[in-house]
Amino acid sequence: MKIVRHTAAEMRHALRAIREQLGEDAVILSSRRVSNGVEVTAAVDFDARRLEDATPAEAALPSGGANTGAALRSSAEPEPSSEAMGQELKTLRRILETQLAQLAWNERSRRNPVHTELLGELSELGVAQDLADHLIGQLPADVDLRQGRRFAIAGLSQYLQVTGDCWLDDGGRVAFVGATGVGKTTVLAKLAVRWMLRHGPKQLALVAADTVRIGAQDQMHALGQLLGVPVHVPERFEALPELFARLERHRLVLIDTPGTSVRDPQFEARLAVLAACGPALGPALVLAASTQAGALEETIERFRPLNPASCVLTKTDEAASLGGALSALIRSRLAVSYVSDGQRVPEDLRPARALELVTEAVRLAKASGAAADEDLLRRRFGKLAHANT
Ligand SMILES: Nc1nc2c(ncn2[C@@H]2O[C@H](COP(=O)(O)OP(=O)(O)O)[C@@H](O)[C@H]2O)c(=O)[nH]1
Ligand SMILES: [Mg+2]
Repeated sequence: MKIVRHTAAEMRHALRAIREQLGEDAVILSSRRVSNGVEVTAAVDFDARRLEDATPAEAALPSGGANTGAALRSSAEPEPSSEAMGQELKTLRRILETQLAQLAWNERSRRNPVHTELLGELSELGVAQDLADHLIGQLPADVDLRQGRRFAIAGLSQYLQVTGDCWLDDGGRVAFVGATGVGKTTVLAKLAVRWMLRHGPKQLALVAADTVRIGAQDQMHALGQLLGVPVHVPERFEALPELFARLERHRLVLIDTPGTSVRDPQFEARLAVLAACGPALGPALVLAASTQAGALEETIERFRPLNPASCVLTKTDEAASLGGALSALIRSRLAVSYVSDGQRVPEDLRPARALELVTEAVRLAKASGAAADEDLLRRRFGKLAHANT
């Protein structure tokens, strides 16, 4: 085995020099950043079989500075099949990508430590990578960490849309939609009681259109009795548009619907019934903050044909982190109307305020001692930085 070491200002220069000296069969054994660039160690006649014991993940994600490499081709073997060759090329490519990402990340950290620190903190908040990168990209030059933090929080709360105390101020015709158990009926009850306290029972109509869950109608009737407000019940869910049309005179119409998850076979049919109510109906998507960000995004996407005017974010009291939920909302440009942070009716409900939600997300991240994984950051943002160069 012949080993050479090359130092160059940039990785690709070092790689070219090695290829020229050792040929296409050269294998990278390690690379590291040195004062005047990168130092790459490579070899020919490298025994690739030693690598085959390593799991693909280990081979693809070498740790630390001294990285093991994969052979482009091992001369110890006769003629590798094209499939094996393809595999080896893929492995090599992954290693190179990881190393380039690492170099880009290191470079970025060196050039702007405040930016990388903030990326880490946003990541701890659960803010999605693209959004974090976008926020950091807008930072003025030469901010210090404190200013940068304030800027990032202000940026996040600017992107997060809220509606204000819409229904309780102005009334509305709202159908609460979303998965089972997210808190649709509870939000409806809180709003109904608040309306009653503010405006009296007049002009309020309750519609019990959850025709699926046992006891859902009873729940609504109990609420109606408590408030002295009639409860309207459609014969079947499909009869909702007809019933809805008859409630024109009421200022606030609150409609309870069956829990509909995105995997429900009835999903499309239920959406069609709600759409048939016409543009006067403003569906509100109820989302539990304790749901994983990816699942929230999927839900928002699937309900999009219904064109929900806003969402209600529930169970913020149970969420271990809020950044993921806020990212999902910002990304989908879905406004938040109210926030529910407990089971008490009507206390645990407030109109959403953007800065308050973002601050709460920061508080939660601090309380949980979330720590950004340096390796993960390097791979995520380094790749991004590398792709952008
Ligand atoms: N901790 C907490 N529990 C809530 C909240 N909202 C609703 N719940 C509870 O979640 C459960 C399901 O609520 P429900 O309104 O029946 O959900 P629905 O199936 O969407 O109508 C009930 O036990 C509620 O008391 C909230 O903001 N925080
Ligand atoms: Mg319900």
